[in-house]
Amino acid sequence: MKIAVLGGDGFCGWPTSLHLSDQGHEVHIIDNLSRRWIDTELGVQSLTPMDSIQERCRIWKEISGESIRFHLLDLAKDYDRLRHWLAEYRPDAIIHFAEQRAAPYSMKSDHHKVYTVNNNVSATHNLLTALVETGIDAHLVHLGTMGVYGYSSVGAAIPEGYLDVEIENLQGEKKGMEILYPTRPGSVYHMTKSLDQILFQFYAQNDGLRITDLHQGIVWGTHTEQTRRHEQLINRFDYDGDYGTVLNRFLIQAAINYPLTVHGTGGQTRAFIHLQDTVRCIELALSDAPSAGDRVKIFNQMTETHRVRDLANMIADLTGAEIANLPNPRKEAAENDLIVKNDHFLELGLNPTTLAGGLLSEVVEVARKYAHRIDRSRVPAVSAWTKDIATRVNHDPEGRQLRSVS
Ligand code: NAD
Ligand code: USQ
Repeated sequence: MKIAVLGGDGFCGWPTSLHLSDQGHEVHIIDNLSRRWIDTELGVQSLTPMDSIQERCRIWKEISGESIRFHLLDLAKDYDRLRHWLAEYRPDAIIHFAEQRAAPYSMKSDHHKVYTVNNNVSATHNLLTALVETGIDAHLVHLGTMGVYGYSSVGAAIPEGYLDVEIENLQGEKKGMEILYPTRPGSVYHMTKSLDQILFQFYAQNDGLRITDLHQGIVWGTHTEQTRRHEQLINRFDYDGDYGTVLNRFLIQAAINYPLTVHGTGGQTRAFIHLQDTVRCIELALSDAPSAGDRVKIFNQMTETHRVRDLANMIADLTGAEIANLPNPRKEAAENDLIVKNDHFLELGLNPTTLAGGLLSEVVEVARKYAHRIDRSRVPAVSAWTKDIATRVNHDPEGRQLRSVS
C-alpha cells in the first residue's frame, strides 16, 4: 500500500513509519516539524539524540534498502498544499498522528490553549475536507486517546466507542439508540480529541469516508524492532514536565537518581501500551478497514491499566529509586478505577507486551546511556490546570514563587 504517515517525525510516528516500510509499504511522512520547534520553545531536548528527519530516512535506506520520503507540510495551515499533495500522491491509507499531544503543554497559558485547538482541530478538519474534495478513498486511521472519556469511577468497562442507550419517547415507549460513548475530557488537549470524534462521525456519515479512530492509552518504551537496528534510527524520548509521560518519566528519573514525581497520592489509574504494540496495532487496524458508509470504527488501543503509585513502587523496587509525593498541578480525580475493553485488537491477533517484561530495564539502560543530556531543572511538571492550582503548587504560603513556570 501507499501510506501517508502524518506526524511521522514524532514519538509514535517515526517507529510506525519504519515498521510499515519494513513490511514493504510505500511510506510518505508528512510533518511540519512543530514538535522540534516546541522543544526549542521549552528549552529542552529529547533524551535521545535525534537526527534530522532527512538523515533518519537516509540511514533507513542504507540499512533496509527501502525509501521513506519526507514532505514538509503544515496540515493546519497549508490546506491547499495538502489537497494538492493528496491529489498527486493518492495514498491508499493515511495514519494521522499530527497533533499537539501534551496535556500539560495545552494547559500552560491561554496561548497554548489557542494553539492546541487551532492546530489539532484544523489539521483534522483540513484532512477530512481535502479527502472529500479530491475524492480519494483512503482508509484514515487516527490516533485518538483513552483520556477523552475522563476518569469517573462508575465501575463499568469503557466500551469501544459506542454505547447502547434507551430513551423514552413522548408516548412513553422505550426506544433503543446507539450513541458515541460520552466524552469528559480533562485537558484542552484531550478536548481536541473529543472534537475530532464528532468530525469523524460527520464525514463518515455524510461523505462515506472510511475512518478508524484508535483510542490509545499512554505509550511507554522507546525502542521497536526497527529503531534498534541503527543508532541513528533512535526514537525521540521525552522526559520534561510537559511532554514526558508518566511511566517513561519515572524510568528516566530512576536512571538519574531523581525522586519519582508522583502527583498527589498517585491514585490515578491509567491505560498503557508499549510502543512496539502501538506499531503492531496500526498494522492490524490497516488490515481491518471499514467500508464506505460504515460508522467510524473505534478501537481501544491499550493493553493494561495501572495506578500511578503502583508504577512508582514497581520502579522503586526495580531500581532503588526514591518516591516523592508532590502537589498535583492537574485538576483530576485523586483516585479512580479504570476498566477498558480492548477486544477488537485481541481478536485481530495482538499479543500484548506487558510491563513485567525486561523492557522496563531496557528503558532505564537507554536513559543511563544518555543521562548527560538531561537538564534536571526541566523534570518538574509546572503547568497547572487552573490559576488557583498554580498559586497553590508553585508558590509557598507567603506567595513566593517556588518553581519557574516557563
Ligand atoms: P509527537 O508530538 O511526538 O508527534 C506528533 C508529530 O506531529 C510531530 O512530529 C509534530 O511535528 C507533528 N505535527 C503536529 N502538528 C502538525 C501539523 N499541524 N502539521 C504537520 N505535522 C504536525 O506525538 P506522539 O507521542 O508521537 O503522538 C502521536 C499521536 O498519538 C498524537 O495525535 C497523540 O495525541 C496520540 N497519542 C499519543 C500517546 C503517547 O503516549 N505519546 C498516547 C495516546 C495517543
Ligand atoms: N503523572 C504523575 N507524575 C508525573 C507525570 C504524570 O503522577 O511525573 C500523572 C498525571 O497527573 C496523570 C497521569 O500520571 O494522572 C498520566 O499523565 P501523563 O502525562 O503520563 O499522560 P496524559 O497527560 O494523560 O497524556 C499522555 C499523552 C497523550 C495521550 C494520553 C493517553 O501525552 O498524548 O493522549 O497519555 S490517556 O492518558 O490514556 O488519555
